[in-house]
Amino acid sequence: MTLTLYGGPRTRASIVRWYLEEKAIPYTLHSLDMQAGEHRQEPFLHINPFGKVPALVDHAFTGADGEPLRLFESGAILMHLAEHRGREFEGSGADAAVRRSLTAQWVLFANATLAPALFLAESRPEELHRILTALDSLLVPGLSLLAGVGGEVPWGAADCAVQATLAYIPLFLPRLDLSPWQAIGATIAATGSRAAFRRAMDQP
Ligand SMILES: N[C@@H](CCC(=O)N[C@@H](CS)C(=O)NCC(=O)O)C(=O)O
Repeated sequence: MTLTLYGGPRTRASIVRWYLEEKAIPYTLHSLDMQAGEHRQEPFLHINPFGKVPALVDHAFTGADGEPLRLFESGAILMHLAEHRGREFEGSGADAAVRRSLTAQWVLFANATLAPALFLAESRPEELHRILTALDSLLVPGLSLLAGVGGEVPWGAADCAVQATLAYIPLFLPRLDLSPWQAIGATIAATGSRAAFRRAMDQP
């Protein structure tokens, strides 16, 4: 049942690592020497031909080539872990299906909408403002983004993706005044105080 996470210091591998730490899922971390370009060489290119981290090998599953399943893209990895290790979508009812769909929505939002808005903030400040204002109105600090979908919904992949992306704000946009977005500010503070998040951010 071995899981091997490939990453490197200060990379998006920390997002996946946070999920694994938070859910106490056993894994092996393979930290690549990215300064030396290890991620752009074999044998890592066999795992992610695009030469980027994170990547995951899940020995519990067999890929189309008969080898243990290899996955790249943090969002795909989070969805895989949420389904098969975090067991977030158990049960046959509509609630489980809705939780799966909404989790995909939030993971894709974090990676395809929120992260680009943050990284392009200087060239498109009005876009960042619009996205943060809408997100602020939907976030309730301490509650999962999926709260209300079938009883008590614990912290999960949707929260991991969105909160980890928001946690980049103090690093990448230290001068951004968060006072108009109280829920976002509180969420960033709460994320930074989670022991599992701090373990995930530790340089290996
Ligand atoms: N959308 C991808 C982005 C992956 C990505 O760009 N990873 C960076 C580190 S955060 C990387 O590996 N960069 C090395 C390079 O491009 O050489 C994901 O979320 O997994």
